[in-house]
Amino acid sequence: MNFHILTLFPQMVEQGLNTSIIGRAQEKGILSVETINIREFTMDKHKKVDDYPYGGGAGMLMQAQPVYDAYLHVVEKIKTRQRPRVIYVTPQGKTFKQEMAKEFALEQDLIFLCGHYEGIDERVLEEIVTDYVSIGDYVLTGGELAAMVMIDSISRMVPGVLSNKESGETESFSDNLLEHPHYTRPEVWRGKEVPQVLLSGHHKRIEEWRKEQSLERTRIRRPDLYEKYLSNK
Ligand code: 4GT
Repeated sequence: MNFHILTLFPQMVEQGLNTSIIGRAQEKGILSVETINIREFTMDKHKKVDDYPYGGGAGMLMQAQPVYDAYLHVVEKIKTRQRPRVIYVTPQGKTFKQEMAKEFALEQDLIFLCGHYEGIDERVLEEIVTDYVSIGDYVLTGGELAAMVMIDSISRMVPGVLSNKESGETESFSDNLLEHPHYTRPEVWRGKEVPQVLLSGHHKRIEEWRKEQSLERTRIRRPDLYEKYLSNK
């Protein structure tokens, strides 16, 4: 999987994605993360990339030209396939879900477009964007953090990124339910004991207990997911 991120703040994205599991996967050659600084593509002699909105109003907009030329630069580099998916991260998009992470993980190349200020000139969006995706109903100062959230989530669905120990088999949302609680040593901490069943070595009972906990936790904390689970049974 090759991620291409169009942004005005490449350092922000690089810092965040060169560490831990995603950093290791890049070293292993399973993933690549490339940032493209939109500012490097401006034709403006003062390197300007933004301007006032037609019709008035607060704030500035990113102009179409540098965004489009940065996009063309990536497309030329990829070449292989006709049209790569271009994800514009925006609060106006469809909400990002685990299912989408799995679907995007099947692509060879993904281009993320990150906006700043009040957003981007609509005409270039119409021209290049294939998917409008949001990470939730709140506003950020830029799309970078949203793109990083999605890239992290997509990456762990790419085969080889997670080790067996980190495996995504049993995890929240694998069964559309929240995970059961977890415990590690010591057996007693501040007077609180680890549930006895987990020390029993009785694998069938442990599995039953975990499923029960998982269901109860989902019912209390995420009634919306619990209803969905029941209706799918
Ligand atoms: C929220 C999200 C996002 C923003 C989200 C364009 C200028 C959008 C600033 C950007 N806010 N991006 N992707 N909820 N802000 O996903």
